[in-house]
Amino acid sequence: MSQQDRNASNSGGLPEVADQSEAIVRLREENARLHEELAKLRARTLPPGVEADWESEMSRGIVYVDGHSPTSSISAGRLLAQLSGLSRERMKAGRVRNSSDFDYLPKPSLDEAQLEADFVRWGYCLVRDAMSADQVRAQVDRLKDQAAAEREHNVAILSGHNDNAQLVNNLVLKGDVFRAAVEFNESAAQGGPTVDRLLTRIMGEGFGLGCAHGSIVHTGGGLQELHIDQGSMPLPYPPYPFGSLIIWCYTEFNLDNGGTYIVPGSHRTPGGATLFHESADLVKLVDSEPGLVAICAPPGTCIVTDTRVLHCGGRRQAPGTRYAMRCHYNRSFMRALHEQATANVHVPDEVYDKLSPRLKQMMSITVNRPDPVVELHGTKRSRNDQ
Ligand SMILES: O=C(O)CCC(=O)C(=O)O
Ligand SMILES: [Fe+2]
Repeated sequence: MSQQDRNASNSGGLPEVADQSEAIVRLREENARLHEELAKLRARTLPPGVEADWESEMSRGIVYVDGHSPTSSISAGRLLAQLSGLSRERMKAGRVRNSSDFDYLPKPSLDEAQLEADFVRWGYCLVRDAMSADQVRAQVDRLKDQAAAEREHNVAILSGHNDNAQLVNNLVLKGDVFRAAVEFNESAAQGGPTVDRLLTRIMGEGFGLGCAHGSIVHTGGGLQELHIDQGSMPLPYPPYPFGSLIIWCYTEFNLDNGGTYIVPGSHRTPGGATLFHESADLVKLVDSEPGLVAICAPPGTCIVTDTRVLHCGGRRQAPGTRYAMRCHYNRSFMRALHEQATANVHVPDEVYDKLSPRLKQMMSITVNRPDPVVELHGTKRSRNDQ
């Protein structure tokens, strides 16, 4: 039975993980299958400089999807299957270290040049004191209240063994404090403008909101499969991320507390190329220096991540609860990457009226027509209809 939190901010479900020995067997089989597939795929790839001929391409037909020809895409999910069960295995074996064990890994900072350098080198950075203690308290109070009410109304999204995690999705519908934080308003997040500037450097002006949800993780909960947050994007990837997941830490993050596990530097080479490609050995990537670490950050920190970096929710071992808000932002031309982001399509009028122009733009709902033009039937004919 899986003990993993399937409510990730990437799109699509995460595969279930069985017990350790089963997982190892499955990993080996998966690896063998992938190698075989890749060998076949390489055989279809023409050597550099050799051009395909029209006749064979035309007779093959349209094969742009999923690894059928040199011109087709490859699903990132097939690569991620290599990592099935690995987060659990490494966690059980005590092979996940605290990020604070490594001098060179990102530390909470207010220096924007340092934050950008950390983001480029490691695929994430930590904005220090992005929320004050009072701001964090206001967020957590509203989140706890909403979470309790959703349980009472039987609409709660619970996961893990004994419901040891709860996801409170679509926070833009659920309180002024969340709406203000999602659009980086200083009233809710004193370091909001810094986060906004970083995200604009990552995705350009006009980036959109994929999802904003509250994450509540009790002891024993929180573990996810290793993944990237642009996993639904077919390969090959361009040399930049499609989006950014940010995590507002409402409580202390570290290994015991269920801080996010991450493989720092797994997002790119110095030249900008993705490490996530058809022949990538992702297990090797996880095992390279510094390997899989749990992000350490005090409450009030905002973790800003590159959607190409390998990471996952970590299991909380300590007593108590980890609270956080996770917001996924995308480049402006992309739709929400999350099937739970129904906030962007189901917005009650009373909430719509409270949304700022920026939030409406982020959610791609600048127009919300209560009476759209639907199928009509005319009674009078004009000359144009003859
Ligand atoms: O909650 C976390 O620590 C990470 C969550 C995550 O990676 C996700 O939801 O995509
Ligand atoms: Fe994620």
